[in-house]
Amino acid sequence: YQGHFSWEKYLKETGAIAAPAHCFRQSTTPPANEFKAGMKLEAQDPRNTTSTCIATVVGLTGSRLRLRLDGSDNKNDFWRLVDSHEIQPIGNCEKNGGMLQPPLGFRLNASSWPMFLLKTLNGAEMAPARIFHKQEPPAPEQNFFKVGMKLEAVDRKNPHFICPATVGALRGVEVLVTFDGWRGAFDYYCRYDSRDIFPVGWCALTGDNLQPPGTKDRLCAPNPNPLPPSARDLLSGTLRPPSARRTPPYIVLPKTPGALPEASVE
Ligand code: MLY
Repeated sequence: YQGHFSWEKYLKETGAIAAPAHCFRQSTTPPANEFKAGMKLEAQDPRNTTSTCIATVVGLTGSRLRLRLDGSDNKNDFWRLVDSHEIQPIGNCEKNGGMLQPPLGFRLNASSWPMFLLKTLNGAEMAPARIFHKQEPPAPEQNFFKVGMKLEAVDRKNPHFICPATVGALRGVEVLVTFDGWRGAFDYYCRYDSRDIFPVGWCALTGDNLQPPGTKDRLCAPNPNPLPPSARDLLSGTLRPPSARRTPPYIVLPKTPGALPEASVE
């Protein structure tokens, strides 16, 4: 469900162009998601990437899985594309001579890991190897993005969200992802071949839930009843003098150096 947001209208309104598919490290047809909640698999611990852990699928959204490491808490869920190389069928680690590790922040004493592992896998529903995707799509041979191009991007502070975004700057192999209508608070640099950025229309294809742009910089119809700037805006340093505002609608202002990050609570 994409609310009332339409890329077609939005691209017209903003006069922007969508970054073409060849810019992205994503498959042209999004990978099928045949996983089910409760299935277990092997995943790299995002907080300790040299560790392979057991993870449980706790949610599904489009071509992505919401994962939770067994033995971890419910505060460190992470999302992976079904074609990510960071997820593998159970047995893969051992097959390659590795050992499954407890997650960072394992709830129990480290000495109880072997028994915990036995118990967590006993009778578990293991994701079958056939629903994994053989390999990740290849990276484009170079950074083809241009400043101003539109895309869909994971909000890394709230990674369940995929949102409309604009390329704000280029820095070698890196791309500045700026979130439309959020005044820079959620922006980040990533490599051009990041798996967190997608072409316009991706969520419509996968059934993932594309957020509408924020409203913080959307200079829409003039406000008939303007309110004074909030104390929060002044304190956070995100309020700009009117001279810094550009006139066309929906332009995302660049991040203010020194602006305090906005709270990422929902
Ligand atoms: N409730 C939070 C969520 C912000 C999400 C921003 N993303 C979509 C770019 C807030 O308003 O701070």
